[in-house]
Amino acid sequence: MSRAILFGAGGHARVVLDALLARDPDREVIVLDDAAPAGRPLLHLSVSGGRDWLLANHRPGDVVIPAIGDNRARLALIEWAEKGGFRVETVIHPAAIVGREVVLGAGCFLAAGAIVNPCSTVGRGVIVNTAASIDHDCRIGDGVHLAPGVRLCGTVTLGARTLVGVGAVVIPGRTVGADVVIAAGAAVAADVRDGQRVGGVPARPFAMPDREP
Ligand code: JB2
Repeated sequence: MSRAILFGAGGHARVVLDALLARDPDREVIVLDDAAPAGRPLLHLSVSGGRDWLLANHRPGDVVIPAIGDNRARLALIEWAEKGGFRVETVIHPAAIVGREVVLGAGCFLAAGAIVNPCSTVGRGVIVNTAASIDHDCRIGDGVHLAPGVRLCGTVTLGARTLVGVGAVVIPGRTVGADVVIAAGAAVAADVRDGQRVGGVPARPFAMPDREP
């Protein structure tokens, strides 16, 4: 089994590491983070260094696992790793369900209870967080984050880097643009344009502080 180089040392990284070890408890894992100090603990492991550590210490077959919650930072890390010739791995918790004819991009994370139903296409670096679901024939752009408990009905399209807040739902066939923020608990019943922030039931555009819901 290849050595896993996990990038990130925050809350999301703890969840990704836990899922990785739930699938393979004996997997060798190195934790790296460019901002956190070496030695910072991550569950039973600790940070060894940052990107420089990998460049100096990589071994044939090493795979990179992005475990940073920020959508842009996660995508940037994937791009850096692939440019450097590293394979970027997708982590699927053993309690997640992936249907037939699903396509998952590199560096995705499917948490416990996540469901991706048949014929959906999921881009690179997408987080399908705890108990979030993507129904059939959806198209999910690169770097999207579906927070816990999100429900996407069938044939929904989400643009790149869009953040769907905890418990939000999108009804069938709707198209949501790139860099959208959907607030927690929203019910999206109409299409949403690129960069909009929407919330409520039914969801409507609104201004909110520049932070994740
Ligand atoms: O460019 C970067 C970056 N590079 C490394 N931007 C950001 N925001 N973080 C970066 N990191 C590393 O990711 C930081 O040094 C730190 O170790 C980690 C971020 O940790 P934090 O606990 O702040 O967030 P997170 O990304 O692990 O988790 C967020 O996203 C999850 C999906 C939280 O909002 C969680 O609650 C959420 N479940």
